[in-house]
Amino acid sequence: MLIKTGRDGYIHPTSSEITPQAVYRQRREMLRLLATGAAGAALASWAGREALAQSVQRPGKLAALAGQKSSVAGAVTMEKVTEYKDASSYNNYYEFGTDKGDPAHNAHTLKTTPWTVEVDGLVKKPGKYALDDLLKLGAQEERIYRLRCVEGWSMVIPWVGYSLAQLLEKVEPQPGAKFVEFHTLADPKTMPFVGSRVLDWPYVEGLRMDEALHPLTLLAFGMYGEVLPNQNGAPVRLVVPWKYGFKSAKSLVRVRFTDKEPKTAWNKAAANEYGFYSNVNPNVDHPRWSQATERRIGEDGLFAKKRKTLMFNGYEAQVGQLYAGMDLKKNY
Ligand SMILES: Nc1nc2c(c(=O)[nH]1)N[C@H]1C(S)=C(S)[C@@H](COP(=O)(O)O)O[C@H]1N2
Ligand SMILES: [Mo]
Repeated sequence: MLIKTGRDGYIHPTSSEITPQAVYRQRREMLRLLATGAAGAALASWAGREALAQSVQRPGKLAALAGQKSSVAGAVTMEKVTEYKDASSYNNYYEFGTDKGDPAHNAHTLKTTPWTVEVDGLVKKPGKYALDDLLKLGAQEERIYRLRCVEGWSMVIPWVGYSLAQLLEKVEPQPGAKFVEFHTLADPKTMPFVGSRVLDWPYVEGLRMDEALHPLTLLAFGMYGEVLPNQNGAPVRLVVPWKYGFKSAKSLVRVRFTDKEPKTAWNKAAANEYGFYSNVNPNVDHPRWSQATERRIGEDGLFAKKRKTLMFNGYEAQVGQLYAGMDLKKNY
């Protein structure tokens, strides 16, 4: 019997950290999985995803997005960057389906031109921005951020964009504005799952004003030096690296300033599971699973070691003070 686990097709303890004892444990685990029949399913789903990853095309016809390496503290990690094919084929974008491969399969129908983002609510200079004007509003930078999904996996992605603060300062929030609400596109004609009952559409997210103004909060137009592929939230999205991935709303169409904590899509769907803050926190479990560890996509052979999840996803030095004195168990 041929057992395939790794990308190169054989059982391989890739990491030099693996001790002979760990290898032994892996073999034993493999035997256990084989005995229960679980190995076949795990390997089949692994192989399916790998095939999809290999078939994903870069949106090569689209322009490259230049970006200098960011000088914002914390905006660049030295960790190994996730491969483009993984970052663009393993996605959550529920408007295009709930399986990780659905967005890469289905998001080609998303129409990203023309595109406008509306700015409204408690703001002195409301208005509609054409994408080109929005692009030019700030200096494009490359930021290499960890993205930690609430489901327990993570990636390291080089985004291109500028701090959301640059847009917010330009439009001048009114003194009464305490939160920023983000609406994303909900077009049933091009998004097959808008209308499904998993979430209340449009997908809405929100940040407190100081979170939205934090220099790490990125308005992203690209990744890997190129325009965002549709499945990653083209043409413009949010990336909030110290919060669970679902706060990073894709395909933004509206930025609204408000005095009330926004009602977000995931919070409305399951308030006890997805709080407004949703800061990455290894000490606060999701009601159905632990958040203490994570699986790094690309390191996830059947036996890859999990990584320890870091407080605020590793950005504690930069953002910890935003939450000084707050009970983070209550404000999950
Ligand atoms: N509009 C919209 N934005 C979204 C989602 C979504 O379903 N719809 N999923 C979120 C979740 S759960 C995650 S983990 C990230 C994934 O971003 P990526 O596919 O670029 O890695 O997008 C977030 N933004
Ligand atoms: Mo997520």
